[in-house]
Amino acid sequence: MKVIRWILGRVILLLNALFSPKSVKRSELEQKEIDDAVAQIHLYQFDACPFCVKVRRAAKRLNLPLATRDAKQAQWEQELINGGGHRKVPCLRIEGNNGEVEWMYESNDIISYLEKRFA
Ligand SMILES: N[C@@H](CCC(=O)N[C@@H](CS)C(=O)NCC(=O)O)C(=O)O
Repeated sequence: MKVIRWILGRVILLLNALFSPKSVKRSELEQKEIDDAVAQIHLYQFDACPFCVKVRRAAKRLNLPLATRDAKQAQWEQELINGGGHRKVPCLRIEGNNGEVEWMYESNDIISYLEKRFA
């Protein structure tokens, strides 16, 4: 089962690399504003998780330099569990300007949030 999951994961990564979505283009100024805002957001994820790939593809389409944190690494895994409450990925950690932190699970909710805020 573990081997099949591993193989499926590699296939997903390969297809993702082969059919990488195009990124939207913005003016330098617009992109700089977006980059600054995205610096407050982190995606807790696994590399080959299909739901995480879906979110990363949406971020690529929207041209968001979304930083990822591998939740298989003990440090990020613990942070995810402590902050979000579950060991489940993808999860978006959103830090507001006031320092308030929101943890958002569910790939579809994350994609809707990114599209609403950055499209
Ligand atoms: N409905 C969720 C499904 C997420 C999901 O099932 N993630 C798996 C990885 S692909 C997970 O985190 N499982 C818990 C674990 O592996 O500990 C979504 O769309 O985000």
